[in-house]
Amino acid sequence: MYTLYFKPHACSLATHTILNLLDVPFQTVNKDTVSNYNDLNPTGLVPVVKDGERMVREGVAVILYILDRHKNNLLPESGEARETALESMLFANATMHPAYGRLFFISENVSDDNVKLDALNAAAESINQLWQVVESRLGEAPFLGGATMSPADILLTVYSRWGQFFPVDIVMGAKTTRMIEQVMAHDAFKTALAAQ
Ligand SMILES: N[C@@H](CCC(=O)N[C@@H](CS)C(=O)NCC(=O)O)C(=O)O
Repeated sequence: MYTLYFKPHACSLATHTILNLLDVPFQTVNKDTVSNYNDLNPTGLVPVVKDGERMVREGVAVILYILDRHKNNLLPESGEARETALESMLFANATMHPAYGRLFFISENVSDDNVKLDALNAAAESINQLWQVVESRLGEAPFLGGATMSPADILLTVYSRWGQFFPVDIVMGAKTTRMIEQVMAHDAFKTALAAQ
């Protein structure tokens, strides 16, 4: 059985959703309840998945570890479709996630209110440019994965919820908004969110 270490509303919500979709046995542990969490992950970050004695860290590696072990229609097994899906996952995890991370960093580390607001707005502007990239990549398909939901769609949906915590305007296109609404309406996402 897997153990998912999570933090409520954090990026680990995507891993939680994927575990629900696969219908595999797992338990969840809030990282803030683990006194020696940094022994599990020296970065102090979630998600971490424990599988027996094996610890897997880093969001994309965790998702690939799980998907590679269970039959699924989230990630193509090979070929160009898989390469594109991986590109989209890394766009989400390595480009969009850090862009949102700037909002948290500025909020926690800039004390002057005017400087903070300017910096938050500048960070929001770069996030909005990335949402435009998502909009054009969606094309005519409902998901970045095409006709069906992919890990990238789930990751982006989790990040999209973070804008509400800051006094900035996050702007998404109509197709992006529809993709996010569809992921949020999925039972696997709703169940994960409720459980956290
Ligand atoms: N590159 C890392 C980034 C993970 C990350 O930034 N996680 C945040 C939440 S989204 C975290 O655990 N923050 C620690 C905390 O807030 O206590 C990954 O993909 O696993």
